[in-house]
Amino acid sequence: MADKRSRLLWRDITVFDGQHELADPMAVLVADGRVAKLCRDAELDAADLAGVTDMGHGGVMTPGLVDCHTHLVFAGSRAGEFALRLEGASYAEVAQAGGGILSTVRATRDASEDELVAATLPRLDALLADGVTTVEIKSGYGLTVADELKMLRAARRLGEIRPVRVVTTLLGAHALPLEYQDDSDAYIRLVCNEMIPAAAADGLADAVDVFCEGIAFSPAQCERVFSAAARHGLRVKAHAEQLSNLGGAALAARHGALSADHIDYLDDAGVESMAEAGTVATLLPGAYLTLRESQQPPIDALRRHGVPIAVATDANPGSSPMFMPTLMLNLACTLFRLTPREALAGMTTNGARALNLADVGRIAEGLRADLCVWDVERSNELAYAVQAGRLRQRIFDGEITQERTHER
Ligand code: DI6
Ligand code: FE
Repeated sequence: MADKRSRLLWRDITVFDGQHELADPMAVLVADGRVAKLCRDAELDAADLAGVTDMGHGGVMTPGLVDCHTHLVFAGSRAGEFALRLEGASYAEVAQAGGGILSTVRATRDASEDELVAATLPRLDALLADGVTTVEIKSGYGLTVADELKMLRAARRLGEIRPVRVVTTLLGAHALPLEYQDDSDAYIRLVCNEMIPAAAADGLADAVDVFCEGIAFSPAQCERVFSAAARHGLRVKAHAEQLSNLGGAALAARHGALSADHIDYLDDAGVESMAEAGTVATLLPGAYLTLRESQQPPIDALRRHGVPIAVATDANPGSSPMFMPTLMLNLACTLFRLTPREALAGMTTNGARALNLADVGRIAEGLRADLCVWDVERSNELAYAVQAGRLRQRIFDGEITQERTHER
């Protein structure tokens, strides 16, 4: 393992820079946690080569993957609900019967912060082993001030004990807890007047999310949450148009949302609002697959209007129990007809944009050296084949954090 201050050099490597695969094999020099040089091999000079550690050649280098939408911190399992849905119950029916998100809320409230960290580590490690270097983690299974903060603290701690950037999102408006069943406006007041201020005061949330849906919160309620977030200097995002079209994405865009996510039922007006606001469209094909949805997100309209498209796992115990980001690249192509290039840009450049991070998700001189080297010949193979174990090296902040050492 090379230490952080060493200068690491890859030669003759195919680079996907976050938008495109570069035509020629390149050399990449990493120093002091950043990409110091990205050039053709022949353009390296003696100063570049001084004191470098040779990190190998061949293969494909991409930005470290950015999973910009997960619910990774939770307790319990929903395998029973999976079986119910296979027998014909819908996601909404399971939720209305007190299962669904609320069953995970019960388990998560019962868990301590330490227990949540321990339960989440194997899931986080699965993401890291498949190339993730930045992960967003939402709260939303606590639904009390104390339990939401507990989830956010657990998420932050995960970023301290593993080499990964963790971005946290307060999703207090995820589901209506049982104790507020008859007064959803009172719960929204709790989110606005207590949860958001507490999370902001403790620096525990980087953004605020809502679930705008018939089985969750109305556009008017979501708008109150967005306004409260703005009062505390927090950017917003939304689960919108997942199961129906309530105009949540356009509403979020009007509030300067970083992203609107799912958007299966998004209409043209929604696409235009997102384009105007620069709001990223985050596609979550794992949830689409798991819930056996058939309404496709409006990919062509998003392309026509130049809306940046991100792809994420939505890793969660209910609608997307999937912890393999490269599988999502494949599903984004097979289910939504993204090109392999678009899918990979969606989990690098555009994922970073959905998290408001300017210096990851792309490979360019001066940007952070969060990188992956894969044992493939072309970057489009990452979306094409569903195959674990292709990650040769994972570089976080200029440091090798994972390396396959066997013969290749
Ligand atoms: N939509 C989703 O897909 C996740 N949350 C949401 O608002 C599902 C969360 C869960 O089912 O536990
Ligand atoms: Fe989600």
